[in-house]
Amino acid sequence: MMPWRGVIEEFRKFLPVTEQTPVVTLCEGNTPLIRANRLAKRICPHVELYLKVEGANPTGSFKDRGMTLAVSKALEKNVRAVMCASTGNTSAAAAAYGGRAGLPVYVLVPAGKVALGKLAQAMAHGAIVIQIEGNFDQALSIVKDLCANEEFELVNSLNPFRLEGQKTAALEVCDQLGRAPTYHCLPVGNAGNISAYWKGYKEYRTAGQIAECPKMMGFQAQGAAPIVRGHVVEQPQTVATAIRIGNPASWKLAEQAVAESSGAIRMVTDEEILDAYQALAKEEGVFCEPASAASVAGLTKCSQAGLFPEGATVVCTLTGHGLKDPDIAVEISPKTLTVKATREDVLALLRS
Ligand code: AN7
Repeated sequence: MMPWRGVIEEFRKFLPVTEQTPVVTLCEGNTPLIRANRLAKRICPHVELYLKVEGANPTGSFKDRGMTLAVSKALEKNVRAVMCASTGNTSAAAAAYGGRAGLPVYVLVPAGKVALGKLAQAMAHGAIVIQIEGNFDQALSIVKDLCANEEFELVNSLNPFRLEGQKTAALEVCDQLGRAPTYHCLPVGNAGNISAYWKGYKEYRTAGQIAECPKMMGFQAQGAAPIVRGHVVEQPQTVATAIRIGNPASWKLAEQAVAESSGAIRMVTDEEILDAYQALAKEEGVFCEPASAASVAGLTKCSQAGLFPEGATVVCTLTGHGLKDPDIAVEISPKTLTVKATREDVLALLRS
């Protein structure tokens, strides 16, 4: 069997590339789709539950799928530099792929609101990291303005190549399942990913690879739920910093995706997000970041409300790795124990 070549080569005929496009890849994609029986038994016993583990991508999030394409196309266009605003993961992926392409990378992030692992990645890969004293929405607005001239290439999901690359996750899910799921649950921040998945499913149906598309279910954090509330949230707040977004760029596309698929966008509380986050790590061995767990928090809520019919297949995308945000894991887990370095002291502790 040929080794996996990354999403551009593996899904070339579904993507806007030509023989002339220089492919910048870290062999992203081909992430695990795993059954989650223990969790399903507790939260949605009548459902066949799968987790699409996107934290297994090279920089630890789904952003790699879009970034391989956006940076390859930027290189093809001969741009001088790439730029993005980010809650963290986009900046990590832009820094890695941009670095690999030999392009300067500029990222704007909300000061103090980016998880440590993501900041470390952007810095390590050599990006120029600019912290702005504001939120993601303000950063994106500045970046859009700066990219309006030719100097910088925008690699946020307003760049259509980002969503083209990200749609490959939906194609993979179908290849792995042998069909489309009945429901697909995702966290929603800037609303690009849910839109990308929907595009992917529709294209696979058109190509005759699947008979039907899933219903798309998106979940926002309660303190950052502009789509659910129907208006921009000026001061978004949530423990899930990745989706701390009050004015999503792909708002309209996401609404189209749920309307066309008969799905919905709903909200979950920070408490529900952290419960799902801990359950995934403890009961399934899958360590994702808090934002990712919004998909499972939403599944739990919808299952309790009786939304899913008996025997439905549900896929939850876990968008980023738990190691991205080590602070939150340490903060909410039981404390570690320290004792003297003797057998007796350890034994005494175990028996206490
Ligand atoms: C782990 O990195 O917006 O709804 O700037 O990092 O497509 O925005 C990240 C978003 C979900 C939401 N899960 O996806 C960024 C950024 C994780 C994320 C989302 C993000 P979209």
